[in-house]
Amino acid sequence: MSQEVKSTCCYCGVGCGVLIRAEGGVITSVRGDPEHPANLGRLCTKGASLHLTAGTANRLVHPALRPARGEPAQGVAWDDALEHASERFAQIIRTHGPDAVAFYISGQLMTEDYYVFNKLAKGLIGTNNVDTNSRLCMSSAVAGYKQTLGADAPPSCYDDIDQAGVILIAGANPAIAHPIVFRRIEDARVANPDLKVIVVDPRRTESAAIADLHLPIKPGSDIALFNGMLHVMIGEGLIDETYIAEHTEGFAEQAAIVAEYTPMRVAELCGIPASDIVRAARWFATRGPALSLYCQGLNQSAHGTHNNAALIQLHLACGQIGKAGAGPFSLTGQPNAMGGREVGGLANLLSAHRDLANPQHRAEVAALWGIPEVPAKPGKAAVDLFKALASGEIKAVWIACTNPAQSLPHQAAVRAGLANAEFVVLQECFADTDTAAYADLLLPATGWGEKHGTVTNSERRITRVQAAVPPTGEARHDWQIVVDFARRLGRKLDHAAVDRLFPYASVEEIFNEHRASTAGRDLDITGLSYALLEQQGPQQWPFPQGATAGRARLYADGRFPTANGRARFVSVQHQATAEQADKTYPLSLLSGRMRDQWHGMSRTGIVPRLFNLEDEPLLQMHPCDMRHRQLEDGDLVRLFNRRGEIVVRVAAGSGLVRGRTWLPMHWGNRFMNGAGANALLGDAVDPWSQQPELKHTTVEVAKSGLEYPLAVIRRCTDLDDALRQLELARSLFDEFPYATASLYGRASPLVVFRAATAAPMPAALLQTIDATFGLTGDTGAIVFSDARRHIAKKAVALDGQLLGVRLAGETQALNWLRQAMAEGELDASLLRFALAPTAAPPASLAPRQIVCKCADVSDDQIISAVAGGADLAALQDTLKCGTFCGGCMPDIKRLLTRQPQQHPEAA
Ligand SMILES: Nc1nc2c(c(=O)[nH]1)N[C@H]1C(S)=C(S)[C@@H](COP(=O)(O)OP(=O)(O)OC[C@H]3O[C@@H](n4cnc5c(=O)[nH]c(N)nc54)[C@H](O)[C@@H]3O)O[C@H]1N2
Ligand SMILES: Nc1nc2c(c(=O)[nH]1)N[C@H]1C(S)=C(S)[C@@H](COP(=O)(O)OP(=O)(O)OC[C@H]3O[C@@H](n4cnc5c(=O)[nH]c(N)nc54)[C@H](O)[C@@H]3O)O[C@H]1N2
Ligand code: SF4
Ligand SMILES: [Mo]
Repeated sequence: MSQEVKSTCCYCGVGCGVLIRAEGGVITSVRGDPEHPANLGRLCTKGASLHLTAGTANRLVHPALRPARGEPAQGVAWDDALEHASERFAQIIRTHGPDAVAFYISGQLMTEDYYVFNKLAKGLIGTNNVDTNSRLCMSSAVAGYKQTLGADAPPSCYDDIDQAGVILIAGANPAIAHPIVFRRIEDARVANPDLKVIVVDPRRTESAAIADLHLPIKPGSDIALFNGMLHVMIGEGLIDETYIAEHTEGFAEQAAIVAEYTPMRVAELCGIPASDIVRAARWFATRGPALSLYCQGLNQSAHGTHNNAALIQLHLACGQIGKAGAGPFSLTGQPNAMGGREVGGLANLLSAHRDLANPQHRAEVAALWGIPEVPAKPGKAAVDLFKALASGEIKAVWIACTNPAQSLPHQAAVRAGLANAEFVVLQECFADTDTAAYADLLLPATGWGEKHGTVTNSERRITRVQAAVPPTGEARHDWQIVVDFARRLGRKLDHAAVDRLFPYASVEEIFNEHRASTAGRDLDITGLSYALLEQQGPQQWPFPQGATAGRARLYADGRFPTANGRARFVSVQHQATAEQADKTYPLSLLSGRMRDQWHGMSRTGIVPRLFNLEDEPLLQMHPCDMRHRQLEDGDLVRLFNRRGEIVVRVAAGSGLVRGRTWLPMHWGNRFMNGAGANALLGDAVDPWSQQPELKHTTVEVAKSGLEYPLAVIRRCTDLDDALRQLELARSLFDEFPYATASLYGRASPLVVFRAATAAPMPAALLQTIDATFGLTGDTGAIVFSDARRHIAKKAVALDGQLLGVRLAGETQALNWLRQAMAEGELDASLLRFALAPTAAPPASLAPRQIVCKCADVSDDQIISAVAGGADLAALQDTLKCGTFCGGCMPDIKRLLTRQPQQHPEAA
């Protein structure tokens, strides 16, 4: 029996609804939920391939305890695991006090999971040391909203995109990071040719490609830009004086500051033409409704809170808030970062948008929970939390649903903290993240498709998530693990109220308690229930008791949740980045996302085709900066600064200004022999939000001297085989100063291993490599070697198909070979081509043109489907081409009409 279950995509904060189909307890397919308001049936490449991540590959299937660091973890029963954990925590708390333990959790948990973690720390143990990866993500957005508007609430909704007259995208690349929102922007442009799109980003991104105006400002100079725009607006009489007078305070002070931000001065600070600043200001103020969309380019900064405030102030100055099509709309990164904020899951927050610093709020939460008090001392925010592990101030940490050994900046320090901790618990779905190596106890959590609860997306919309299949192995729901642990710990600590604090028999009971805590708060959801969410679909908050619908937009009446009801201008000034380019480190390093990968790739990294765009971390650099260092496209380089060094391949970036470089954040030790971008990034934090400056550091780049390249492509029978080969490839990392491993593939999955050395690779090493990938045999093998040039290549066939290729000394054929093998093209008769020293394939093997980059569909596939009678609808249904961004539709239509002439034999 197969049935569809309603859930959400577990990736970004757009919060798309999905329908999961499962058969016999196994997820077989996923499609966009046509009824979900966030996506109306659409999904991006990551969402559409979710079912491919739902297998059991690499899953953590039972609890495991490490006898000693460095030794393999061994399976234990749940009872023993939780007894052990509660005993260790109890002992540390008894000896060193509650602040000697900490929880580091995630915006990818369900609201209910988050709620019980928060209650465990603040309500049972009595420590505020519960922080999350939202500290790396949304905490400047939270602080920015609270400083200016009085509450952590995005006032806008997705419908505003359709109604805006001007959209300002600042420090966000939604084409890549929020693709379904971007589709909506593209649709809005088609519907309204007058719509103006302004993109503020130091790089010319995929999102900037559709902009009417791109402002490639210097990294970190957003405040200067926004102050400059306000200067122009004031000077040209474009502000809304009535709105300012009736609904805001602090304008005069900010106006005095921006008097100095003339377009000429701002042009200097931002490195863009003064006329563009004037144009942006005029468009924003006069072509409204004005909507701004922003994300990590503003948040991940040592002055991230003020970046947010400076932008929000433009909306206040022009009255562009609280009405259709207008407002400062912070895009949420993770799928449920909002839910985490709602339950107060940060070291300085309390349930239902309450503040830890506020005694009244603390008393309210204590009363709700029926305990004498919640602790007043603020907990440690992420960066400090890991520093406290290194210093020994915090001795035990419980990590859930995040991978700090990759995602926190200054990895050397973070890993030192993890290594120094007395006890590290990791609650994960996958067994092999970089953090797992540091865990003393690993606890298996249910993952996407297995979980249940609620999540809140960027537009404050709560969706009920249902499980489609039972848990994998012995995995348990995150909330269940916490509740079980809490009860055991409470008993060990003789906590009188433990059973009353954690009475839950179902996830719904947790939701109902959270709901009650929101009564009378800005996010009041007392009118919601699981039943209502299931029957009437996802709802926006607030949704108080008696309401029949949630509120689409906030602040329509111009009243703000501040003490006097007025929004605030908070006097913001330009500030430089925490680190500035100098002679030693003259280049800026920016980091962020790629379309098809999610963070540390624990899930997207098991879907071969999600590597087809890029299967290696590429450092984008301006051609002049490359020439200056005698670098050519494709060279391996040392990328380094005072904190660390990694070796990566350099690519001439088309969208970069000189002096700026760009590296994806996705690679860590699992896919390369280095910690990735965060080996280099610094941990300077914003004073209000404690969010680190993950968007910028300074570096130098130099030739690596690794002149001897190696590449292995290995065809695999299926995904399990591929993951096994990938593990084997990883076992070779330590042999090389440069090494990466990835999947790749369409019909047949491949593993691609690359490495390089400074001296020719000895024959023994090549033998080890061949043995690792099962390429030792002589039958079906051909070899080519040129000892003088240190070239040694081998191709091995099995059952008439190319099984694998090892290229050493020269790897020019890698790219076309990889594609041909991925399509299952290379039969044994073509073996000799595999060893050809050519970057272009032989004519008979011209690789297929990929027509639809989103669904990864080639012209060949389309041509043969059309020959088989497929029309456009059938192509979209079976191959999924043209169903994502739609950019390939003209090509598909061309193939549909031209096909008979081109392939007369097929007609
Ligand atoms: N494919 C994919 N999508 C994702 C994710 C993923 O891992 N993969 N992760 C999700 C999460 S958790 C998040 S937080 C979001 C992040 O979503 P975004 O913030 O949109 O994505 P990023 O690539 O991190 O950074 C956005 C842009 O900020 C620019 N930038 C850097 N410095 C500055 C600056 O000083 N000023 C300005 N104005 N811009 C600057 C960068 O050049 C980059 O293009 O994406 C979400 N969506
Ligand atoms: N240099 C640089 N660093 C960055 C950023 C950047 O732009 N540049 N961006 C930052 C941002 S915005 C973010 S949000 C962070 C993200 O950083 P992380 O949170 O470290 O990223 P993920 O890889 O998503 O980690 C989530 C982990 O949870 C596991 N998991 C998935 N579902 C579940 C579940 O239901 N339960 C449990 N228990 N585990 C689960 C996954 O397998 C995965 O390993 O990275 C930050 N780091
Ligand atoms: S836009 Fe975000 S939520 Fe929607 S399918 Fe893509 S990754 Fe998932
Ligand atoms: Mo994020």
